[in-house]
Amino acid sequence: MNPNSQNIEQLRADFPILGRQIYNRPLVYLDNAATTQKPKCVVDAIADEYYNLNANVHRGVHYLSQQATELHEAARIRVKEFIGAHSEREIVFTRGTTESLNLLAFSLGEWLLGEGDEVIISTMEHHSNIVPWQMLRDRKGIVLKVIPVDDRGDLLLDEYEKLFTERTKLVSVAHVSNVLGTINPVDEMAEIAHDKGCLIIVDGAQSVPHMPINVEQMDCDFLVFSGHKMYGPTGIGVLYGKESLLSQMPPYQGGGEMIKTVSFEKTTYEELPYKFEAGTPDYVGSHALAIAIDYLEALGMDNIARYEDELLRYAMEQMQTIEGMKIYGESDKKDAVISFNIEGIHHLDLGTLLDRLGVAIRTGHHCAQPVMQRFGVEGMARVSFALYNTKEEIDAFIAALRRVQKMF
Ligand code: 7TS
Repeated sequence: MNPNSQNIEQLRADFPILGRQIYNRPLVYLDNAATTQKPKCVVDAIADEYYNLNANVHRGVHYLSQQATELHEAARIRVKEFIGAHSEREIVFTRGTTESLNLLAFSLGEWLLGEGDEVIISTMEHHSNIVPWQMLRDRKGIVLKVIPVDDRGDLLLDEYEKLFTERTKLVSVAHVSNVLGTINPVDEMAEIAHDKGCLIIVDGAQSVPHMPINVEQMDCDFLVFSGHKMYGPTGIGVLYGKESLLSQMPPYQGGGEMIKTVSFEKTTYEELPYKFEAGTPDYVGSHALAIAIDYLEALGMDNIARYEDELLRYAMEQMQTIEGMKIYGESDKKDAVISFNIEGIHHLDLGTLLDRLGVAIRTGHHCAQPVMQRFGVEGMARVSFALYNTKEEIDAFIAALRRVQKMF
């Protein structure tokens, strides 16, 4: 089904929470970059597995364990197909983007990076793509370099190229900024990184739910993303990595699942991807994530991207009619995320008052304080759209903004 204004009500019916009232008003949920709501098929898949199929995976000869293992491994193949990876050995399940990035910082820190080696990130990174590298800097003495952002919210690619030296080993950048909405040219950035003999990590937390993604085409070395931002459950995420790299990298955590043999003298590790999956995995989450992917693909990622782009354009147009409106991030290549401030109203007050009118938005630093500093503010308000939002909801948001503005 191609989401559009004709069939959107039918599609919204898949998401029971959207029918809720908040303070006696219909919920207008515009905080999708933080997390998306879940379609019934995803929640049902979770309930069904716990009610009918629950057993620990990879260790039982019994029926339920084998069935649960089959679902878990089928989910890995589903993820592989969804992002165009070469092999399911390249798909590591994690708790989410943050854990995937911490895994990479740890493992690449052991394998690739030594004192004085340089890692390039950008001004618009989420804290999850800053702090793990700073922790590595403290442990190992690596050097962090930062790609600057211009006033429209685009990365300065000339400056990016200039950051490379013979000590640069790795680039780690967001595909889409959770603050500015900018869609970074990661294909081009990957090509530059590879030309310089470096690896590249792409943080796809904000892109994978909203546009078609193909890791071979992008030619990233690693891609990380979270299930809960793509209509799947919380607590499951993905680390994609090229097999040739993952196979050389040391494990992140030790425990069950990730070992082949253990004695007190020596332990050997499992093959990919299990080497990176210590402990009982979230096998219910992985299956539910696969159901979310089925849901997305039935709609079509191209269709979703097109529909959300319509919402973005409509919202940008409408928001610009509000007096004192300052929008951060006006790239030509922008995803459905709009951060803003209104003159004379603190973003926290704005968020609180909009909530009273049933409109859920994000306020604060959006876990990206350096980009706040870049734009000279302490915080911003943010609306972010998903495939179930409507122009009517944007109208309701704009009307609520006008009401709040009148109070000040
Ligand atoms: N990277 C980006 C670009 C993000 O937007 C987020 C979460 C993360 C990493 C971390 O993802 P997690 O699933 O591990 O938490 N961004 C947001 C946000 O914008 N509002 O709440 C969370």
